[in-house]
Amino acid sequence: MIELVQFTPAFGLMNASPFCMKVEVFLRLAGLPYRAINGAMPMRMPKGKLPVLRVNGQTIADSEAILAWLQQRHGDAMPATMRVPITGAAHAIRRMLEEHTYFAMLWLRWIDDAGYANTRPAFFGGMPPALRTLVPAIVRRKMRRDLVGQGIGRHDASAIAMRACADLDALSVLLGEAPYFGGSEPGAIDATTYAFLANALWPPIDTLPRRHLQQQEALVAYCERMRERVGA
Ligand SMILES: N[C@@H](CCC(=O)N[C@@H](CS)C(=O)NCC(=O)O)C(=O)O
Repeated sequence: MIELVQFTPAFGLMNASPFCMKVEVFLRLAGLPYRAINGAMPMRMPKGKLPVLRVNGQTIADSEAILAWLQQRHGDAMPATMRVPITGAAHAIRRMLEEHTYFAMLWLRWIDDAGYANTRPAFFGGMPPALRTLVPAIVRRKMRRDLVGQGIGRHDASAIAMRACADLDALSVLLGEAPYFGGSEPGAIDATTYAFLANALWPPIDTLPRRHLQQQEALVAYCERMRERVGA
């Protein structure tokens, strides 16, 4: 049995980590049976991050490695559109979302005070009272350090929001009139695009990129089409 080790879902999303959601969406689109192991701690994982896949004693860390492993090992069992490795435009989309848009989203959730006011209870509300103040403060401090190191945390709030909006505009152009980023049927890239767009659109955090996305009818319709398709 394939086990998807991930964060506990939050914000009413399949997962509030777009990387965990990406793998779960992929598994569903590929039609592969799996069991979700929620509530994992990233620091206990081989690369210090989630998601991780466990299969028959083997551990695969990192969503990109996980998708490649699934395509290689279980390609025969999945629709042809899901087994083709990502190339060209899809690769560029993935890198933009995972290496840029993601960090803008992280800043808006964790560093921006209005975002943090929603993130904190959603992620830590179930903790014992003694930890509920301490742990979020420690995680927020680490996020701030990581985001400055990555670079986006050196900009002001409006520049960060505008950069995320520019990424959303690019996605809108790239989707065009197609129902999926993979074309007439979902491809592996749709696991990434849906996971990141749903995480920008549906959490109850009122950000400029979220308002911008709400205006992009094709992207909103895309998210609803994907939700229908994968059931969450
Ligand atoms: N490149 C990794 C990125 C995964 C990632 O950044 N996961 C975040 C959650 S969205 C995480 O585990 N963060 C914990 C930390 O940085 O301590 C992948 O594709 O799986």
